[in-house]
Amino acid sequence: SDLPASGRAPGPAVPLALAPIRSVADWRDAILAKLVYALGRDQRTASDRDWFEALALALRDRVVAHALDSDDLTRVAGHKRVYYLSLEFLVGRLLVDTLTNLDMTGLTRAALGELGADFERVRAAEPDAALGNGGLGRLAACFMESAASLAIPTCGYGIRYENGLFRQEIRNGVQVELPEDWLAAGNPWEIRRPERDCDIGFGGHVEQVGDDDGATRCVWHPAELVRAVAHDTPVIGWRARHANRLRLWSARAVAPLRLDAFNAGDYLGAVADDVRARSVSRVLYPSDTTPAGQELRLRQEYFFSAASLHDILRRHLAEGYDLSRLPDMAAIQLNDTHPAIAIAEMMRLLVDRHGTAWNEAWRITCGCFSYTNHTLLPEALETWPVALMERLLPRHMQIIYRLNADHLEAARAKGAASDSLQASLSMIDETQGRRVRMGTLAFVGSHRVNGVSALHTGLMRETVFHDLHVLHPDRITNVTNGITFRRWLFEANPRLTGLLVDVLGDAVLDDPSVLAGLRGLAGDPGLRARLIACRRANKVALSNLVGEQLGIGLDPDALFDVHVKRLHEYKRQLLNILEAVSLWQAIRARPAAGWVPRVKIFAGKAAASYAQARLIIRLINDVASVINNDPVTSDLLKVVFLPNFNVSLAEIIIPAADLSEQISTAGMEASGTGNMKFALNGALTIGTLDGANIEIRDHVGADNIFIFGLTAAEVAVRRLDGWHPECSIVASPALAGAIEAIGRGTFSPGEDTRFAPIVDELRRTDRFLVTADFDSYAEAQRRVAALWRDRDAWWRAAVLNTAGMGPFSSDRAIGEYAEKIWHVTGLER
Ligand code: GPK
Repeated sequence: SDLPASGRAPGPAVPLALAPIRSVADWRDAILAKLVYALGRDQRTASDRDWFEALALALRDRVVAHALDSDDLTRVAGHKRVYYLSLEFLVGRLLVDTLTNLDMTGLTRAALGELGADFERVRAAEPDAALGNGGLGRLAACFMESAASLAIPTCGYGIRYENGLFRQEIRNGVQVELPEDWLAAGNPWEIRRPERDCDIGFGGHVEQVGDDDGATRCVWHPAELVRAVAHDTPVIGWRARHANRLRLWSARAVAPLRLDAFNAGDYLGAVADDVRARSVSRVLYPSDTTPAGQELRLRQEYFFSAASLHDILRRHLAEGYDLSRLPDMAAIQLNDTHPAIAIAEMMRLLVDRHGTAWNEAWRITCGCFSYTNHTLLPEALETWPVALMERLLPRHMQIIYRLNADHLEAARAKGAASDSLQASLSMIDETQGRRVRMGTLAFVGSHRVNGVSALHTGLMRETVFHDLHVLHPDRITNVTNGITFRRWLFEANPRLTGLLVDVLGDAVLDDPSVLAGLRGLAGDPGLRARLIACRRANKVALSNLVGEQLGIGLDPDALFDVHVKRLHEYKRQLLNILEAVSLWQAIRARPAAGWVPRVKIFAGKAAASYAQARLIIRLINDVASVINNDPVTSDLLKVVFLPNFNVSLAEIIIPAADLSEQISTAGMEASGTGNMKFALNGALTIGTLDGANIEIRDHVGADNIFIFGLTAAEVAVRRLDGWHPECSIVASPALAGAIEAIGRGTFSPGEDTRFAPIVDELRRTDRFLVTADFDSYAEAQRRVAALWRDRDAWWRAAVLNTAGMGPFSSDRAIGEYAEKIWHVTGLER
């Protein structure tokens, strides 16, 4: 789309093919040229950051060449494109990803060596791009990498937040949030695209041109414009087969400086418009599954949706196609409801701007859009007050009313006529003030709606989307999540990867189903010895990090029991720490009973406004300081909370894990993706029958995973029956002892009420059924310890975990989206 509209540009196929790098010397000189000529630095005094930047710029040249070429091919072939709209992309670092996919890691180590720079230090100088909160954002990043690897022409659209997810420090056990200034030193991967900038309106009024039912042309006169400024980051696929781009929008005022005000001495007033406009892309909302409910958040959603749609339509028209063909050329995926307003925006653009008839506009819209749901938690289902929408997006509100009228009429025609059904199906929720249900808008405006695991998709059909599902029984489909093996195996665990290549051949790098070949080797002592060595080395590396950061010495031969993910009550870090307390008490009571030495490792951030989650972090840290200083248990039990969990830290922790904690209340974790990363790297899972855990069990074998606890169906029954946690506590002396210790201040000397909100919640309501599952969990942990003692059996199970994880590649997931939802194939060369 960067060349003339019709056909391939004249002359050679874009001036792309940079001279191939034939030697370490070539590559060394290319990096050095960037250091000197692009950055103006001296080789003798260059810092690690300088070298990182020079290297990234040299790599970017090569990736950009691929991206232009891929784009050109796509356009000439008239190939359909995918647009992935997501308010979050939790990318992490890009350096090693890029080197891996270009197969330039070895070359780069050598080239940097000749330049006197250290590869590991240069690698660590890159800040994480943390433009996401957790699983949803990381999924988007894995999907971008897989789409490029499968040569599916895809553009990711999101916001270029100036401040991504906060940096977490733990001070005296308490989470402190600090801004993460990832752009402070510039971002060498991105390229400004001023010719793609566009202006986005807010507020104002609507001029009625036709009838007043909203279905004919109107003119919206916004009161305010914000400029969307385009930045592209190229994303290269495996073996450099194809490259896509991630286009992130930042916001600024259309007229950033009022010179008259400035000259009159009003320096703040002169830039006030710009400050206000820029706030739209200032921060990532630090909420994981609870909506922030702020006007700014709605502004962010509309801002990036509108800029992206503008860009999609511009490209389509520039390539010479008629708008009626948009569904053949563009598949637009909504990553959760955050970009759902794009559905109303598409209708507005088609009807008001391009004069398309209403019904035809609706056919085009539904043909393009599809929507992924990531949670059924009621507090996380987005709704916006009608009054706010009317003020901020008056034309969109009219369009939504009209779409809703059509939708409810169609439902009535299909027999869904009762008041209660109509109320439940409506895009407007009338039960708590009038609010727009973004999930309903997304469902109605999409040709496919998908869940992210088999269980979650079933629950969508049965619960939150039941009535809509009855109306459109073919719309909901399942695509179980996946992870990119390039990052989560090849890059995070080069030792294991080397071993797999030795044993299974190079094919394992291209085809994850080859992993199944390990099954026949599960009992092989040679393989086992090498696996053990590799895990031990990863555990030593993690132990060193823990030693440096926390001053805690770990025994790499202990069982590393790992629970890392966002802090949320439904993820039940509390269940884990309660069991740790009870284990500590049991060890103290009988220190010589032959305990398996264990290290309990936690990491994760809590939303700043989520008091109970913050308190759980404090409890974990307070429990850690007591247990880690107890001489009686010190060789047998350690508790570690690693601060500032992010993608880069996950890459170190996961390959060092023996046991993976996936213990959410059944029915509440839509899928989970951390569960996949651990099992792929050979950790055994202790988990509930929730989300993708169920499918992991099916693929690794029920004997090789520790399942415990209530099922989703049993949880639903418990909740209906109004059970009382006191019964579970009374029935379990171990649980009662742990809660009692916390309640009497064992871990908060001098302040025995510190954890009262936790103790009260457990004793009175226990909404996440921690007490109900405690004994079953503790029993599963004893099975873990028993298997750990049987070294052969443990490692057999570990091999069978890695062997079974092929289906959880995001290449498989993207392949399913492409086939079932997007109707697109990879680009042939
Ligand atoms: C779901 F609704 C949300 C959200 O706001 N943020 C988020 O990370 C997660 N998610 C689910 O909680 C996970 O179970 C799931 O694997 C992940 O999205 C990706 O689908």
